[in-house]
Amino acid sequence: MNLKSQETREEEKLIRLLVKNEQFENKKIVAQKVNLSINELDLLLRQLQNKGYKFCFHPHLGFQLESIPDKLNIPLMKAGLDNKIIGRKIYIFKSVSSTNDILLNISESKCIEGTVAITERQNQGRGRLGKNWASPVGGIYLSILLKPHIDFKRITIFNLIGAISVANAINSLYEIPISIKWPNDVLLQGKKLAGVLSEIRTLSDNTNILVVGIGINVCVDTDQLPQEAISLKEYFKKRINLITVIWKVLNCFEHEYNLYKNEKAGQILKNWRQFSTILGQQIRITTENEIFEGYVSNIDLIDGGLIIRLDSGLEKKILSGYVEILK
Ligand code: BT5
Repeated sequence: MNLKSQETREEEKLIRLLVKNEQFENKKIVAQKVNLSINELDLLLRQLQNKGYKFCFHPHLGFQLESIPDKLNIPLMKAGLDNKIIGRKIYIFKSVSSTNDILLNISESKCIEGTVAITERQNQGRGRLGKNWASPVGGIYLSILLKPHIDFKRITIFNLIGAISVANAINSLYEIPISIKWPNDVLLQGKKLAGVLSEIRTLSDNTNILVVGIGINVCVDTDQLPQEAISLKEYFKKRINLITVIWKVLNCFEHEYNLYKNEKAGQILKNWRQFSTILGQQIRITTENEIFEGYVSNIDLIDGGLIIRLDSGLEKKILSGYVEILK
């Protein structure tokens, strides 16, 4: 696949300026700020209107961005990011097998940390252990490429980072009761709203890249999803702009990733606790080969593993599994 990114600097600069500013803008001042003549600015504004941006014009005050299109595009995507790392390079697709596959198979010369692949839909979206991830149009399907110098055992912490980023983003945008089910589920009203899948690829120089894939049900009708799923559209009974959610998720992700890089795993855990309902609970956990029951006493700060006290009194750390809370 040809990974072509569309870079239109003036457009990006203008959108960034308008997205960040919620007041009316004087055309002359805006034109100066983006290094365009007034005529060029008018032309650009018309082009943006054709792409679905809506402006409000006032005879004295100037103009204001009223709403952004609900269509993924790179300048708009970049305009809402405050990041140094995440979203440094962005690829947008209409349809792919899986955004994780796109980044896991990207050529080594393009393995830039913070690269993000986003698609409108996936035809082979996947969860853990080969499970399917329903990916119809209207959802968010994105993957983030990282180079965090980790060993394979620490991968679970990136599921937590992904889940915290989604929970934080949605909570700060809409203040709705979001929770995280260890290790990678984001729940709304006890139903699955989002999931995270972290995978590793080893490069020819023996270093690893990590790909964190995030799927969120935003504007999806629930008849296109498994029974236990929910979407923001179903919850709010109206359309939600995907881009606003992606901006927030990627900005939150960078925040959590910086905590990880600065060895502040304790803070990540604190953020996770805000949304988690599992600590102190009696659970049953089904791993690939075994089933355990016990009391959740903690999360391992190094690898994100769940520490449970078994009924025998022994403590056990589990890195991945399906959790049920026992009443
Ligand atoms: C996950 O796996 O929750 C990880 C999902 C990661 C999806 C993203 S999308 C971008 C990137 N590209 C990919 O191909 N994947 C990542 P797991 O915990 O194993 O949950 C899978 C289970 O969730 C399935 O067996 C279904 O029961 C349920 N499920 C499937 N599609 C769903 C959806 N859209 N919403 C909620 N639940 C779903």
